[in-house]
Amino acid sequence: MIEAVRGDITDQAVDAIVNAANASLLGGGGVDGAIHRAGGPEIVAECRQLAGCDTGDAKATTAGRLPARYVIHTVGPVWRGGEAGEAELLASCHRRALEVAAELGCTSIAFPAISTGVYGYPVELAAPVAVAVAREAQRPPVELVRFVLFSQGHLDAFSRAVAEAK
Ligand code: AR6
Repeated sequence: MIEAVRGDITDQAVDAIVNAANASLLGGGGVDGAIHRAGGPEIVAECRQLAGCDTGDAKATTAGRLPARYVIHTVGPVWRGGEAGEAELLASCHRRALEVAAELGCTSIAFPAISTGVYGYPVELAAPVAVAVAREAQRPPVELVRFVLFSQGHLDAFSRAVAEAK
């Protein structure tokens, strides 16, 4: 099942939440800052052991004080106009996060709108990429993929992508 809801990813009681991190995995603003603030210092302590993360890849830590069991950190592409492999890298983030979730035995996973904040990826272009991978790459034991959007505009874009993918 794939759904899009408006909310805060740090509130999600799912097995894994995905973080839109940067290559250092040592924290930042936006959703990354919110996850580390709410989850506490354990998460960054584990991140230090991971030696960073390439764009399009994903790595997991536990989730500290968050209701989720794991945080899967991925690094989305910076939008450079659309001709620099952004769509493939964004797809890779979602694919790798779903793979890591399946390896950890997760049945539910929540994604934010990766790359659509500071990294500047237009949400109306990002949403169909994210939803297509969620449909194609979702595999057992993952049963629920939830996109958690912070703004109404982002929710509208993801809701349209979910409806069109059906
Ligand atoms: N819950 C759900 N979505 C959120 C939350 C939240 N608590 N907070 C923000 N968003 P961004 P990026 C939305 O900038 O574009 C960081 O500094 C936000 O409105 O967090 O991938 C990292 O360290 C937007 O729609 O991630 C990197 O340096 C979406 O999450 C860089 O930002 C993603 O916005 C990554 O940039």
